[in-house]
Amino acid sequence: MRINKAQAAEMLLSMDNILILAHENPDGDAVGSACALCKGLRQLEKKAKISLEPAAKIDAYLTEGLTSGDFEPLYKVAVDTADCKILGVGGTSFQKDVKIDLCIDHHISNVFYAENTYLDEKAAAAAEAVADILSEMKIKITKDIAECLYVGISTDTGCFRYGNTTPKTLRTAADMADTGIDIGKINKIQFETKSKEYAEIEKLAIASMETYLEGKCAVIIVTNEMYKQTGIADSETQPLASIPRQIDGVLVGITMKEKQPGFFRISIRTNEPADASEIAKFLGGGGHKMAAGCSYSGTKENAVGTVLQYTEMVLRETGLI
Ligand SMILES: [Mn+2]
Repeated sequence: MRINKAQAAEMLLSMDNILILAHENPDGDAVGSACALCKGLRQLEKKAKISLEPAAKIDAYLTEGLTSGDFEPLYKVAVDTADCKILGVGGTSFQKDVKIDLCIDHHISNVFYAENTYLDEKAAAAAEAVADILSEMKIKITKDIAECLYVGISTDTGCFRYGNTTPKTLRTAADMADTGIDIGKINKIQFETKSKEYAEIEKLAIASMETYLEGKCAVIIVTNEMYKQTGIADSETQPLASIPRQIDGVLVGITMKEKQPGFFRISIRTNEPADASEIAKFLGGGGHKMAAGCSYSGTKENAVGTVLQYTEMVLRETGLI
């Protein structure tokens, strides 16, 4: 059932012993919104904990102390996750079709897998939706909570550069800044720092870039060999996805990452008016208009060929080529 903000707040207020989950390969929004919600619930003296796949180093510090809690979960809440198929948890034993009591999300592609869903598709980040619910619950936004929310919102807006940034997004971020968090320091960590391994894989990824479809599509491939050569963790490679669409004239930027041999995780980033989620849908994925994802099993050549075929189809249908 789709519920509104007040109903979501009421549900959370009535719950205790809560496990918070988010999507696999969690980004700053998944981590930030999960941690902020957990901290907010704990402020109300509720038992809450998070269970996430390993986060990137720049986000992992937010999870400190939140993964443990001596209780059996009675309720499960998922954030920033459009489909239960992409839920990811710490540890291995997890049923992906587990009953989720409440989902808080901002993906237009949400499939309403949870018993109750609060979906704000206008929110730039799940963290923006979580911020609204926390204030509806009259939870005090401490510096600690604000930092988590700020990381979520700044991640999904590319530090307030993307078109999903609304006046409300900026106001929510300003509310976070009001708590006294160090915006400059957080932005430096999140957006202005590269590990040596990342710098190395970025170099290889850029060297792999090819353009197709009259220069309207650019593809970079991170092969399994490159992962081995640089020793980089998959969670650290997220910023690569924004590179191909930065090229002038490119409408669709595609990043294919072969973490396991023969299995490609595909990130699609578009420029107006191309629609990334339409392309991802053909490969069983989804997301937003400007950012979507899917996966493909097979050879590198087939992976590129298939994704280009669907990209061409979508661009043709919309008269963009
Ligand atoms: Mn998000």
